[in-house]
Amino acid sequence: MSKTIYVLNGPNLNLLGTREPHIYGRATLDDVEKLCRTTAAHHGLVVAFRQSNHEGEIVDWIQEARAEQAAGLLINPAGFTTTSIAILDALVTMEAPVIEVHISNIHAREEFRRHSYVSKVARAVICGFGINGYALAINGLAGMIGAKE
Ligand code: CA2
Repeated sequence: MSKTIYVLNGPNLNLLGTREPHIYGRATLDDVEKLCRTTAAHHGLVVAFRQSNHEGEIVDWIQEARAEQAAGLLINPAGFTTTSIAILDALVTMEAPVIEVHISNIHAREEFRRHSYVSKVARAVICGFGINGYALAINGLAGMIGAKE
């Protein structure tokens, strides 16, 4: 098995830190990437960190993660959480654990944000911890796959 975990980010997350700080905080996506790399390194894991505003590109990356035998896959599907059967269908093919992450508490917001197609295949779901949720997810994933420090 590879030491690589994929961290995939959906639409508009490139804007992190520039708008709606009361919901998403002031950290940028670059800050999230650094946090993921540092956290993963503690477990001897490396990160393939990606963001796209395009559904098909995210599907391609999920297929890439499977082909590369990634150790795990974290995904914040953002706006595709509630709509994308294509992303669900791609995730179903993953043998490695899939973890769903949301920065905000999606259950404390509009009702439509509460339904997630991705949750149907995710081994775990984290929401409401801000960007620290990514670190929590990587630590949890490392435990699941028995990664060594
Ligand atoms: O809380 C999350 O991480 C979300 O996945 C973020 C999505 C939202 O559609 C989900 O319901 C919950 C939105 C991502 C957009 O991110 C922005 C960040 C800063 C400024 C503007 C958009």
